[in-house]
Amino acid sequence: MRTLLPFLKPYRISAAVALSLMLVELVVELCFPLLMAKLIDGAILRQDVGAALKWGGVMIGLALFGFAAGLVNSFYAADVAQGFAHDMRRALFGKLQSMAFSDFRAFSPSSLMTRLTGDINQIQNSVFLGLRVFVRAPLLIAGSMIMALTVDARLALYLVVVTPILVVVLGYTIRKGFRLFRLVQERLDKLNGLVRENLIGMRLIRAYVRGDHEKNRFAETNGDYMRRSTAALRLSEMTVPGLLLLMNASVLLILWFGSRSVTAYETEVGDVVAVLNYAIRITGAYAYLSMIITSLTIARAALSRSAEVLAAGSNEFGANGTAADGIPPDRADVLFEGVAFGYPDSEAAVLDGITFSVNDGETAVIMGATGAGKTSLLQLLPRLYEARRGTVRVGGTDIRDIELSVLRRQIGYVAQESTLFAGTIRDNLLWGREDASMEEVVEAAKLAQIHETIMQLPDAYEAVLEQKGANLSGGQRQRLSIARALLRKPKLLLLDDCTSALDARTESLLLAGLKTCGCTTLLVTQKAQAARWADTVLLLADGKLLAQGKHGELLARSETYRFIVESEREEAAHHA
Ligand code: TTP
Ligand code: MG
Repeated sequence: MRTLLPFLKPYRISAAVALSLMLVELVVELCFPLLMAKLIDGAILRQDVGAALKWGGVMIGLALFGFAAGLVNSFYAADVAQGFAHDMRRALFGKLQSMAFSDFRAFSPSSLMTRLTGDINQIQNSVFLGLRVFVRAPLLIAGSMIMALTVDARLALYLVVVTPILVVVLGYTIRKGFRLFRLVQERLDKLNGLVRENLIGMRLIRAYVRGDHEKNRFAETNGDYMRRSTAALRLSEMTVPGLLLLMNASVLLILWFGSRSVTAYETEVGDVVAVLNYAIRITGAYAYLSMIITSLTIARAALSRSAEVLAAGSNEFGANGTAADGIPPDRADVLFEGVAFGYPDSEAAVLDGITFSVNDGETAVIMGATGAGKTSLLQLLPRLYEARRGTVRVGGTDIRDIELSVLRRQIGYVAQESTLFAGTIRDNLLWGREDASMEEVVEAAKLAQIHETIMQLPDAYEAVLEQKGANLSGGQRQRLSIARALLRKPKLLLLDDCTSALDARTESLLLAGLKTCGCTTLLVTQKAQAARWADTVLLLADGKLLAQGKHGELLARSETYRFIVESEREEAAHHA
């Protein structure tokens, strides 16, 4: 509820209108059996046509009034529910953008997908139902009970007796259902995750002829989802027949004792009919209630999942991200001092005792076997993750003291797997810096050695990319990502193995180009060939800095480095 209320607040007037109209509907409904009693006792039994017309007219008028109120109510209820869901989706999406990256990684993408779409829809439906009928059902039950008691207390007693039993049953269903439906939603996350994985990996699945295997995997998850849903639904649907049985029993009791007291001239026929009518309405309300409760329980489980996302801290790294005046240092030398790092979800140290420096405008090449921690090291600079120990300085300032957005605006980061967005090539490049001119775009593309390739495309810079740049080659995607980073005119350029798909000639052209851009560059690469361009080479092994120095120095000093360089040379000779 605490999650829900702030989102409903902007719609409180519409919600209030909807609820008051619902009350109007309720009053109309509660008056009906009374009017019916009047019609029977005062008009029909006395064969008074005038009175019959009068009461009949009142009933028709009231019915139309109630109908109009219901119509306007659903109009407002839909308004509230849609607006509320829209705002909630926006808030969740906003949270995705603002929560710490490590928190973001703690949710699975498919779970977030479900939370932002399916879950919100469930909540939206329940808000609508809530304003339409959910509040009305209990009121209708209570109101009918009171009205029936005033009409004939003795007969209505049979209705009152069963109430505690029904309340207990419904309460149990709600509690148990909540747990069951959370499990259902988790299974749905899993199902979505599997579909997502298959959609992304379809190329590989086809090439490996793993379609049947994937189908089996899907069938298992799908079956699991079905079983969980069935169990959850069965629980809530089982209560309906039970409720109806109890209510029908009390209806029969009313009929039985009612007819006896009518024959004994103790009660009027109209009163018996009225009490019966209330009983039937209560029965209907209970049946409805237990059905809505199913939807409400699902929504409650969905809401608790949304709340989890919303509860994630909004400031990346909390308060210490804004300590500084936010002035960007005008030099971008990088200094690591005794840095240790590990991922939040594990104890293991990924980096340990890392100390090195890169002067302003110089290039450091980071080498090391796969899994050595190269990507992890680069990710510390834009503070995607926090170092566990030690300090990272840029321009002499501890990066924890630089405002996060200021720090990141100075960084051009090219991730190991290039990410492009649906849109034109120009859009994708401008994504790096929106206010760049077309000349700057072309300049960056030239520097990244992709300009000529772009010019060969039918629409050149206006060529449309598919999602994730699927209609480009791996190397083209890499170079576009580099151009996008260069367009930012960053002080600090971080390139994570993004020349891996480039041929040697293009790579050396690119590296020569990068030299001219004047930014401090950290380049992760597997090729010793690239290390010749570097002012410093950092050799990582198992999260530790094995050696550092110039290419020539390392050749003389480090056996591992010599081995890497020599094996690469042999390979080259072999191919030549
Ligand atoms: P990386 O830093 O990704 O290693 P790398 O970049 O040197 O390797 P490659 O050349 O293949 O790109 O990983 C170091 C360790 O950290 C490795 O054991 C995997 C682990 N790791 C995580 O646990 N979570 C993560 O998000 C990443 C990126 C790595
Ligand atoms: Mg890596």
